[in-house]
Amino acid sequence: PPVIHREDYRPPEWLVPQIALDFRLGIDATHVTAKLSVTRNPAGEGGSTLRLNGDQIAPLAVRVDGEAVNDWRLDGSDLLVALSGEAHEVEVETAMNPAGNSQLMGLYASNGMLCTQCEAEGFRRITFFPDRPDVLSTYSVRMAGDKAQFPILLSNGNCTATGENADGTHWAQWHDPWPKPSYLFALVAGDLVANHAQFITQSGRKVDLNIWVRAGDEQRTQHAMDSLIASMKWDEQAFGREYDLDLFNVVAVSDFNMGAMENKGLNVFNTRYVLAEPETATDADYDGIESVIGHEYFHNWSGNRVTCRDWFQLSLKEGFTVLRDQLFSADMGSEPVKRIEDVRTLRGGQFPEDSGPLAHPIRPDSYQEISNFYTATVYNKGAEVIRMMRTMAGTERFRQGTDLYFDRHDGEAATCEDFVKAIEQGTGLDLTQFRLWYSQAGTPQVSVSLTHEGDVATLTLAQTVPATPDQADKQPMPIPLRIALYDRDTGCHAGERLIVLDKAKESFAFGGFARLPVLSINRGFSAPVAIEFERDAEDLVFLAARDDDPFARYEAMQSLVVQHLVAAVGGGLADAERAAGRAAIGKAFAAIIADEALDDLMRGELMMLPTVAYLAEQVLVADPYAIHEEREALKHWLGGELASELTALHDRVSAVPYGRDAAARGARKAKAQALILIASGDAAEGAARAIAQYRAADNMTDRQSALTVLCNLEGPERDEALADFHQRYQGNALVIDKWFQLQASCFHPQVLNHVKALAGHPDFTLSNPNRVRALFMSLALNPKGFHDVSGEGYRLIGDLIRRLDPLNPQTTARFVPHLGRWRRIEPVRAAMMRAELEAIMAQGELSRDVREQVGKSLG
Ligand code: HT7
Ligand code: ZN
Repeated sequence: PPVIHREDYRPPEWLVPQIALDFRLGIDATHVTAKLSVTRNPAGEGGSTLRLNGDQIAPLAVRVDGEAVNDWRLDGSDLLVALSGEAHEVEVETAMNPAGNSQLMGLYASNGMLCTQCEAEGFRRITFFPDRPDVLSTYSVRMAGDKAQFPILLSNGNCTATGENADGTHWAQWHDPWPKPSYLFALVAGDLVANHAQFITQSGRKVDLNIWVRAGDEQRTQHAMDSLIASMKWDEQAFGREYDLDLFNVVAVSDFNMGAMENKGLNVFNTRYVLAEPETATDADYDGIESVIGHEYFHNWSGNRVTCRDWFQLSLKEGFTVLRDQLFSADMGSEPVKRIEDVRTLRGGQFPEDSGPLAHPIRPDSYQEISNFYTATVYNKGAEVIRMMRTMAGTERFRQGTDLYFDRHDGEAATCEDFVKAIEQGTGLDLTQFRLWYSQAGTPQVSVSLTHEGDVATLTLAQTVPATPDQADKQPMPIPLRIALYDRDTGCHAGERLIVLDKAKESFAFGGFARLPVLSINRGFSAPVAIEFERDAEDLVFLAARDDDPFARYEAMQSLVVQHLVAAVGGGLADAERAAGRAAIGKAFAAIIADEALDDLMRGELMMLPTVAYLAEQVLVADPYAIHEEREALKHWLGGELASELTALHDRVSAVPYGRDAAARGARKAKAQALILIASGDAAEGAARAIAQYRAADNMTDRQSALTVLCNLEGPERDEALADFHQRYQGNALVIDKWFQLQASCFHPQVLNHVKALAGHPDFTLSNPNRVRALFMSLALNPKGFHDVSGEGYRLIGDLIRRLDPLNPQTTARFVPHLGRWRRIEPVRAAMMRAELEAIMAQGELSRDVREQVGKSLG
């Protein structure tokens, strides 16, 4: 497949200031007439051919200025129309079968309704168009369809007229006054009901809000509505951004490749990020809804009003919008806990990407299939990069930068460079060297040493940015590090400082220390780097117990466990060393359980052990199975050692009644963590408590955390709870997803056989991405199942890739990176993972999505 390079960007030859779309809707056959007003772009190169992108559609008729013409031709899937003048009206008719669209890109059918997904290149599956984000048009849409089948007809902007026909069809006319790129177009037609509300903007504009769902689901939409209203208010206060239409529609669909889509005025959501009630949604589900609702709403400015010039600039909208949604969620709940969760996400998904064959900068240089670049790097590292600018500038100056960016580029298709320039000018920072964060891939490694002489402590930092595919040599980047130096005697520090490491190696001297201080570094995770600092368990226990930066406290706890487990894996520690390591961890855990100044939400966070994926990241070549076993052994030891503390904690938090407030949520989190360790220490006690918690649960968080523990165990309680869960929630797809997910992610000895059986369960289907992910992504993320030495886990994922690719390439391609990590895995398993990739490659007909990922993973 052709490789598209960032450097090859050229402005469009033709602009399309206006488009009128006419849809005759049908589930199996939809007919589209598109009327494009095209004008020659003065910034173009002056060609006389209009190139309209298409994908799996054929032109039924082509007219120029009202006349049927023949001087058009197809170039691959694109339609080329010869045009002689400066401005023309080009009309093209197409037809498609939405029910046959299993890729879920373009116009497709889901649960009897019709909906669209156009980002990144789905619009070309609906009609021929210059389907690139720097062509902005004003859209008028007319749609007609059977009234009984599609009583609700929605598109972007405002509804300007509706009517009925004698034949049982009806129609609606929509107009969106804001020029937009084609990827933001949306249409929905179906039998839907809405939760309605109103929001008054800061300037007094009345906005009608609707969350559209299938009948019966409306009572599960209130949290989404509350989150939407909170997002609208927050964006006014935090970024000065006001909503700009009289209507904001959100539609929930059950078949969706990603989380949601920010189409102008008509967001389309995966049901997963809309529907919640305590009986069926966990606290994490509630948080996910708040953050995704916020994310899509914030795109109205960071993405829609200011869009991307080309897809290499994707992080311009995604990185910035992730940062905005992170700040929003932090303001809505616990800031430190949100920060810890965001860092866990980054380390779990982005760090492995950055150290593997698919590593790329947040602004990539080339791609074969753009859908493969909706990555943790573009999104989450992109957010971290912008967060660093904010940290260096301070909140107020950063706001001046973003104000300037929005003002300067409103209505434009901008670049990452435009963003950095605006931040530079708005804040007064010099970001010349900082721009390297946009062009260099790889997670910087910062090695740290702290020495002491006289009354001076000297901190020496050295950075290296590892080589990544296509980028062998890297330059040092500015790394802002928030630090504090604790006096060992007083247990206090004299204030936090921000230092910026911008050289390969640099020393910083600090006076006034009679003894070597204890260093707290990268507080708040001020830079997305890996810190290499071998230090005494004693210092980590000190910080885990008292660091006044909550993230640093969490980090100390994690480092304590990481250092121990990495050393212990594969019998790397003598008995006495292992006992000493465990004792230090036990002491830190006991302090956390006992600390009355800690809230339970934070306690729950601090009690979470680092994941196997993160532990595996710490070594060049890992045996994930051995890491898993060692981690389980530590849990078993902790569960036994702290049995009375854990059962007391479990009893205390179990007495807190259900509520959505922070205290009750914290209680549920601490309860889940306590139960995991209790069951690790004593399976019988764990089973008894878990089944009691399961039976008594009046909410999904408690029910799910109990079932998670039961799934790992053998015995009648497991079977009872799994059968009850399935029967209790039959018909609720999102909860049945949990049933699949819990079984595929557990550490039961028979997990692979369970997954195989579940793949044949009547509730399993390859055509629903949520269901596929619930079963198979859970397996790919399960160190025990996926890395089973038989290689069966790899084969199951390989088989899935081969079977799913013809149906839904985008969802399929997301599984490839899990096999693609073979170079970082011990040789026996690595060979099996590689063989699986080779078998996929050997299959003749692969999608562009999968071919790119497999090719790079083998390359
Ligand atoms: N901007 C949206 C991206 C998206 C997407 C991309 C490719 C294929 C399907 C998709 N659905 C949504 C989502 C977001 O980041 O806000
Ligand atoms: Zn986004």
